[in-house]
Amino acid sequence: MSSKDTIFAVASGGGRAGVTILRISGPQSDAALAAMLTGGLPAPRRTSLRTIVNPQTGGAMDQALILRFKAPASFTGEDMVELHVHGSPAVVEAVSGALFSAGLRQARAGEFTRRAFENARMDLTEAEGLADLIDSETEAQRAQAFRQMSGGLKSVYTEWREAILDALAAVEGEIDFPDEEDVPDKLALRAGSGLDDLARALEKSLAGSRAGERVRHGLDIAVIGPPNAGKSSIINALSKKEAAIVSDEAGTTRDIVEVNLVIGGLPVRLSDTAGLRDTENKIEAEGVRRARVRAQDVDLRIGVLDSGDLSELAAIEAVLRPGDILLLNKSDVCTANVSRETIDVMSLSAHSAEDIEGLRGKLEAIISDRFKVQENAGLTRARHRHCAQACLDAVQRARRNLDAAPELAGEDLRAALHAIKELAGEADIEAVLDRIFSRFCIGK
Ligand SMILES: Nc1nc2c(ncn2[C@@H]2O[C@H](COP(=O)(O)OP(=O)(O)OP(=O)(O)O)[C@@H](O)[C@H]2O)c(=O)[nH]1
Ligand SMILES: [Mg+2]
Repeated sequence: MSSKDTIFAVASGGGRAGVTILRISGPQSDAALAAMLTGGLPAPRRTSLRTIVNPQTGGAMDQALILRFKAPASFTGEDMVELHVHGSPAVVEAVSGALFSAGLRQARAGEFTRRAFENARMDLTEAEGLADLIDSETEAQRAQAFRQMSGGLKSVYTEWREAILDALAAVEGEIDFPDEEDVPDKLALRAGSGLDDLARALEKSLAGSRAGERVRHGLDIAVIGPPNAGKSSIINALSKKEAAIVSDEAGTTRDIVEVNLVIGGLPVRLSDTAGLRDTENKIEAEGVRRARVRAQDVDLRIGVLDSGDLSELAAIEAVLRPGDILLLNKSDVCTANVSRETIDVMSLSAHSAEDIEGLRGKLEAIISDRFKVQENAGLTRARHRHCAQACLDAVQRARRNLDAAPELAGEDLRAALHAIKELAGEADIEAVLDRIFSRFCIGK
């Protein structure tokens, strides 16, 4: 793929619409535009309404609002043109034909953003934030993605990098001028406290990274319990639809039934599972196995018991983890008294709308407490977490070596810098870049 190619793509949503935007980027942008206009090129960064013509026949194709950008002051950093044409497939077809005949080619997924990244219009974390913003479905996702796209994480790692460079300067000073009086101990000492601060900052960011990742991906919650406890009834009531079959026959749910909800601004995937019990039935046994696996994988478990039958309490508690929820269902028939320190126990009836809203409120509280958008910009992907962890490991090694063997500390600090470079997308990580940009849509 040559960056010298001039590329184009539809940048707005597909199908029939009032307006469709075609984007062009690369050195031939102006030439391709000129071939479709009868007068001269419009001035850069000014909108102009013009008739665009077929370069071969001279026949009018459409009337378009045209925006021209000159390199480097454009999204990609290259010459760019935006054509706001009428949103019909036939118009797009005709204009695309004219662009193909001018020697342009269709952009690949994420190619505009990749050019913006390669021309230093944004770093990799900002490009990732942009991809997340385009994919965002809830308010929390939008807020987190917008912050990252606007350089939130970049300013965080820029501070980390400054701290590493300060320490490195101090350490190198000690190595290069060992005889200068007064240099060694003081410098090593100064680098030491800077590295302690940096390690604390990295640890704090790493601690918040799971929440950042959860906001991006959404949250997985599984409802588990013995047969007939009312798991499916609770899921149906929460999602306000008949997602799972409810019956008084034990062992009704066998497959995992998933419903998607938005709770506390986050997308939540709620899984209904087969009632946990020993069974001779092969299909039901497979359902029970899947239920147990799902319970291990999710972010939060909701255990459900029939208040009138606590015989499976210990078995369900064995699956629950601290911070999970235990529901004592069918409180309209009978109530039970269970209280636990690490598990949130709630008595309710799946048949009471009020109780279900109470449960929704509890879930909202848990989600905004544990998985909300962090106050400060932070790590939102496993990729970020791995880079920050590598950086922290190197910083801690450097800290240990500072007194014993400062020449090794320098090596460690360079490793820490490399981890930051990877986070920023400055290191040679072609395969990672291919993977990230290919997940964008065409036209971005
Ligand atoms: N009285 C009363 N009955 C309930 C309540 N919740 C559920 N039930 C009834 O209990 C029975 C079992 O409900 P389900 O939701 O199918 O239970 P389940 O836990 O999904 O059962 P399996 O899928 O077999 O594991 C049904 O007859 C429900 O109508 C409740 O709060 N009060
Ligand atoms: Mg069920």
